[in-house]
Amino acid sequence: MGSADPTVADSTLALDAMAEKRFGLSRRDFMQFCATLATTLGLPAGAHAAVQQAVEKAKRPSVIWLHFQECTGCTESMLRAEHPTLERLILDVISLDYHETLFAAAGHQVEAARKAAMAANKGKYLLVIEGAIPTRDNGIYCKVGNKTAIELTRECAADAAAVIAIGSCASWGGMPSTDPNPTGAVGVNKIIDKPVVTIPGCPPNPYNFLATVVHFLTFGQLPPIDKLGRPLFAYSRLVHENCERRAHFDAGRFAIEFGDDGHRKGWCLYKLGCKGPETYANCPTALFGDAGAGTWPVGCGHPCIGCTEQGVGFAKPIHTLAKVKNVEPPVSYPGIVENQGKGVTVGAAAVLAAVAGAAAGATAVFSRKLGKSNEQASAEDGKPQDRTGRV
Ligand code: FSX
Ligand code: SF4
Ligand code: F3S
Repeated sequence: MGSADPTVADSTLALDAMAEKRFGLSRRDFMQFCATLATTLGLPAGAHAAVQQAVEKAKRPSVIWLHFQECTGCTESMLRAEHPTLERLILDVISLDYHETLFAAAGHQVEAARKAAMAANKGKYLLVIEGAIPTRDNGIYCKVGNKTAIELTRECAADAAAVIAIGSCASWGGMPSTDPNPTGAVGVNKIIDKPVVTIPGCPPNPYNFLATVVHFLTFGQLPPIDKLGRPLFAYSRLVHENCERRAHFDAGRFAIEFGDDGHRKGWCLYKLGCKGPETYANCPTALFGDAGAGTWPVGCGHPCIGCTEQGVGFAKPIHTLAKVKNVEPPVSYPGIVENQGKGVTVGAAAVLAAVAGAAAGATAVFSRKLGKSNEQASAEDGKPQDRTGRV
């Protein structure tokens, strides 16, 4: 439908062309993407317009990205072929001026590029750190360009506008800090005095990183964080609070062994060692898993291993029972005559999420996705299913 005002029509056409050319997205998909980011950030209705404007028009912030003790899974997770649009968006929203594993150049050339980018963007660049920092023996276990990770972190953080630790390794030590931690691996916040925004996960959800950067672009500051530096929009709720199997937990229906009847019916994975009850992350609402559309670890039938949570991921044995935090009775229990394996209903999901105090956006996303899955399943075989596809 055209606009009566030729100026508006012209600007809409210009924006269509921009979204198409710059992001390889239709205007509609681009707006949908901005709305999704605004919802991920828990912003009020209508805020997507500000997000859209910032993504389109704000100057791309210079990013210096350092790699220390890690597997490069954080970078892989953002750039893998399963979501090429995301890769394009990330690389278009930021100006990646130094990244060791993506640079074609090597040696002195890249060190010179890092220094040049830091000088040109003094006080304005974002420093992103991937990987833990070894502290034992003066940090000699990780050196780049003959500087230790400790020296590089301090040098690059000095003039950064903000520091983001991406992944559990950079956030709190992650896998390299696993007992007995031979290199004394720690997170970035143990090395510098500046505030550090942490985006834990092994690997972390790339949308949480992108949403954090887009918040910086939109509002000129990083999103609100908790005492561990985690953005509240992504890490203020336990996995358990929004889990699709939660009704089974509340009703005492557990899978006991992989492949048993309960496991096949989509029952709760607590007794298989699921760490959802003590792990803060938005995986169930963001459906982060990269194993196909709408999947996440618990949705695929594997217990959460607590990869985002210090003291849980890589620290507690996988099959050890989790400590159930924030124990509160649910407002409603599934009926005792309910057929087993049906999962939560759309209504129960919304109630559960609301009872757990989930953000309105998360509640809407959660119940909407359940609704979609149910609709799709009903259309496919004429019977209602739960989200795991089990009847
Ligand atoms: Fe790997 Fe990143 Fe895990 Fe660590 O992600 S996916 S080991 S969090 O630093 O590369
Ligand atoms: Fe979901 Fe795990 Fe909690 Fe069970 S224990 S409801 S599988 S998060
Ligand atoms: Fe990690 Fe658990 Fe999410 S294992 S990816 S925090 S479901």
